[in-house]
Amino acid sequence: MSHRSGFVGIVGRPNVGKSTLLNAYLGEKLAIVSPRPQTTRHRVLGVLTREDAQVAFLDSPGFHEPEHVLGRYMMEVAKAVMDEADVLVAMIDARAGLTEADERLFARVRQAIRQPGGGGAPRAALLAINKVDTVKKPRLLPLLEACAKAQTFAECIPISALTGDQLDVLLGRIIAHLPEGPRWYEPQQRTDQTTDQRIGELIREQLLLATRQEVPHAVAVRLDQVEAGERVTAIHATILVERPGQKAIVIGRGGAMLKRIGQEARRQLERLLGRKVHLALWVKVAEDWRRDERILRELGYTGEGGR
Ligand SMILES: Nc1nc2c(ncn2[C@@H]2O[C@H](COP(=O)(O)OP(=O)(O)O)[C@@H](O)[C@H]2O)c(=O)[nH]1
Ligand SMILES: [Mg+2]
Repeated sequence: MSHRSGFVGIVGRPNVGKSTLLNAYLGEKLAIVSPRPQTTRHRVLGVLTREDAQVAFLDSPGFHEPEHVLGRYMMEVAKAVMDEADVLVAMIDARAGLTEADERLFARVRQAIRQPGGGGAPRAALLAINKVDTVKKPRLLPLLEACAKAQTFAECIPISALTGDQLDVLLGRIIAHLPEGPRWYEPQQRTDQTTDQRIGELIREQLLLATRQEVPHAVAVRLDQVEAGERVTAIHATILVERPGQKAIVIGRGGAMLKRIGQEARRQLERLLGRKVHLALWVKVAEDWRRDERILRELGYTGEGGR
């Protein structure tokens, strides 16, 4: 039996469900998910190992117009994923329909797969029309037509990353387009994120879920200390915000908001680590950190292709 392997880049505008798809295939929360745009800031690797194939998914930040250094970094990451992948899965949101940003994405994908010389360029792009659980069938027709008309995608597949609908079909098509090759990763290696990075992300996820408007974009989490004791792991982290007003929101009346965020984050961390966690959170204002190269470096938002 032949064995196929390679990198599969998941790309698309913010909030279409890219990270949800990665998590669905890997069966655990490797990338955090929220209804807020630009939840994903890094490249996230998720390796799926089967008998006949090893699929190295690369989740990426959504394509958007960057407004600060952090946004530029996120776009660099998304572009690198697009260029490095063997197969691209471009994703759109069936409920939102085809937007101008999606059209721009199609053009980018077209460019990426037509790079002269072959080399590292993707061999094929598939279009995943996500969130079909939210629309009636007829709504899909114009999207399938647009997909065919773009003459960019080897396949157009309606899916639901949330319910799992058609994910097996998409995976089968992804693997069919991968080159023949060996297992590049040990089967037990599922991601390249460190545990510390995942801890920081799970805390940030609770911040995103608990806050609104500009606050989710203005938060970052810095891990200060992780100390594995005999029975409990003690985690100390600082939440960075950009303005004093945001600090007040995150702390909440009498500290209620921060307490709620901490409780839920602790539950998530206990699941990740498989043991009891003591979590201590502080909130600190770091003026305009999203434009501050030094702080961005400190937070790990730096380097080509992410991390
Ligand atoms: N109804 C529905 N919601 C989805 C689906 N996939 C993702 N979502 C939701 O869409 C939002 C954004 O998902 P996320 O994976 O963070 O999107 P990303 O920014 O593209 O990575 C979250 O609230 C998800 O729960 C889907 O297939 N159906
Ligand atoms: Mg994401």
